[in-house]
Amino acid sequence: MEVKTSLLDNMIGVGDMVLLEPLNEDSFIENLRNRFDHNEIYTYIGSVVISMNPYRSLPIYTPQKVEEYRNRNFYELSPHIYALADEAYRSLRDQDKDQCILITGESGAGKTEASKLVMSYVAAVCGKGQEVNKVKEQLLQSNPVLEAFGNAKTMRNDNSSRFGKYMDIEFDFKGDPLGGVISNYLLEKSRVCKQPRGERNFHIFYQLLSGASDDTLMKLKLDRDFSKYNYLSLDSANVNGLDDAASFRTVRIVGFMEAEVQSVLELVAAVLKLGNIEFKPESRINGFDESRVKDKNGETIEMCELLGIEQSVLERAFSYRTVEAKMEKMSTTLNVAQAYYARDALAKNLYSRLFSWLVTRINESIKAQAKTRHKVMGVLDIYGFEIFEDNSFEQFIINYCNEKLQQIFIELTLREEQEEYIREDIEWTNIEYFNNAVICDLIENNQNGILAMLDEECLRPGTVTDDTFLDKLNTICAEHQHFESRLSKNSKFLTDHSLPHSCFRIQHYAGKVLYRVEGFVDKNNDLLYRDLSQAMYKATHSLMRQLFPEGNPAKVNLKRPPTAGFQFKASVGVLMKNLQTKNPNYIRCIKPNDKKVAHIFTDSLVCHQVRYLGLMENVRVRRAGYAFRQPYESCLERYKMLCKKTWPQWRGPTRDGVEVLLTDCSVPSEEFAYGRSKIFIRNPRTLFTLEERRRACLEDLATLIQKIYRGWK
Ligand code: AOV
Ligand code: MG
Repeated sequence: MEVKTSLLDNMIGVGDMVLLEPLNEDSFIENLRNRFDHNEIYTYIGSVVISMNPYRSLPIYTPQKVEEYRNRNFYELSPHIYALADEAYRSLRDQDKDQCILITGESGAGKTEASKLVMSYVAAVCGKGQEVNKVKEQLLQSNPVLEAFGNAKTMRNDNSSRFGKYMDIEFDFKGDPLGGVISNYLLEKSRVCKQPRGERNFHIFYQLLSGASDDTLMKLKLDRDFSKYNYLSLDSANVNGLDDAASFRTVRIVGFMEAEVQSVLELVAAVLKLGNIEFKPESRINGFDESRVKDKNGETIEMCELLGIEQSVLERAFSYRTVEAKMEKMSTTLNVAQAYYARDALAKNLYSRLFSWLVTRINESIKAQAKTRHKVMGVLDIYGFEIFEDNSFEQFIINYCNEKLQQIFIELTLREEQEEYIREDIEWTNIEYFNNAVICDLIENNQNGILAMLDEECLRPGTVTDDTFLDKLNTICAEHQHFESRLSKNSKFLTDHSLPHSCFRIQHYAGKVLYRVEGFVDKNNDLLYRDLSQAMYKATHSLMRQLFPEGNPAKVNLKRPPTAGFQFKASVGVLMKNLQTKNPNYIRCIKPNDKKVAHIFTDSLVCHQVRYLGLMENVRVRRAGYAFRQPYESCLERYKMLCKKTWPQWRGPTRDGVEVLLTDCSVPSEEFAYGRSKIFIRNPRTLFTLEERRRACLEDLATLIQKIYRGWK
């Protein structure tokens, strides 16, 4: 008989927090710590996987491990992210249920690594054959290139995702992969021009400069020396453990044509060159200063050569801008500060559009060829909750996105779970939990949410500044405090006299964050002078032209593009709707320490995360309730072979059939409850025993069939 290490035999702590005795915050943390100290980084809360970041590579992701977890029941083996991936994949394949994998946790907690582990596990266990392998390879290969362009070193994480990513992997009815679709959410493009101290620009810049051949660099007119480029921060150019040059080689194999790769790299080079263009004032007779390109080292010429833009066209776009007033076009001059602003706006737009183009291009190569109906597994990996010393519009957007995800978790796991008991008429005492819907509303409410107020301010004629936006915010939120019903909402918008100048503070579910309003209006407006897009459109570089379609004079659109906040809110809304149609599988990532190192487990830090992730409430809801539920039909169908009275066919109501079956199997009556349409089972052990018996039964059956078959021969 095969020896199995089941969750219940696991000697290190308790594998499923639902079984923890006694249950309190201390024992919860102690259990996590105990397991973490013994390299057991995964722990369950029922079907939710808690993942502790080990900050070192553990030998637990080998092909042998994949085989071990393949086609096994969730609770059969010790907790592992593979068990969740396997469960999700099998439900998709066998029960035809679309799945989504929701990975949450703060910056550096291990979300991106977890998403890659899930993808590689699913790729390892699904389908075989040349065609299928090609699809798998392409899906997996999309990661390095997106990380190169969309990740960067931050204070929290050396490989921090600076964009949100959602990937749908599509499967046919057999469970073979057909292809995928990636959606990306707002890249933190301000990083292109400026990085906080101790952080880096996007990886690709360093990878290109250190990994490309001399010949490539010469063609791109680039220098290997990072310090030559204004946009690359110097104090942290080399990151321990990151091999930029080696990463560059993996980025290159992503299935693009050579010419496409070249063209992409030319635009990366153009961004670096743009950052080196400087301006000087030229006095005019009317007393105003007008900006002129100050070209010491030929950067402008080189950039124009790279992109096929006439130098005079580019230079003019940095000195003048066209404004339209009363159907008339007028040219006004740019001063030096405005020229720098325009330059940076161009660099940010160029880079973020290039990033979106890459996603579209990757989607083209990974999209499913067959148009048959398919099943979908979505994997969501977003930027985690962030609190820096200085938090700006980007952190506001990132944290809003995390609030939305927490909301989904609450809706689907805590609320939905409790409501199901009520629906099914199962006796139940309600468990209190903090619902962050009030914070989401504070940010996204269409009338007076912060994003709506910011939009209103951006669209208002007259002088609009970050401070006028803040005034509005303060007035409106203060006003609402008069209304009893709105009080709770605004209690998350914290106003007190200790606030520094030009700041507001929000009590997020994961902590208080102080936001500096500087740049909010500008980043939300995200405007690029039309003269610049027109100059880019005049380039002979075809990808460049493609990225600036609004520069086409034949397509002048006077309508204002939607603001960055508006677009983000809309796309997150679509994402949330999409996720709600799928069966969710949760991975809750926890960061054990703030130093990015192995072996250190800081209790206070872990405790904070356990609290705000609502993990204690999660266990309590699970524990007070029933770990498993199954419609009577599926339960009877699966286990009817265990009882002579229900095998091969039960005639009568399925509920009665299940009762006969469980009684016959001597399952203690306190272990289950009968709902209206489902059977509820309290403990994983019960299910595990049923599964064991079913497997033994199937083995007996197989032996019997073999005997009969041999008898025939
Ligand atoms: P994140 O995605 O949650 O942060 P990552 O997945 O990038 O965090 O993890 C941060 C770092 O922790 C990785 O680069 C690895 O060095 C290490 N790490 C994480 N998980 C594992 C694992 N299972 N095994 C070994 N090392 C691991 V952010 O994108 O910043 O929100 O925005
Ligand atoms: Mg990440």
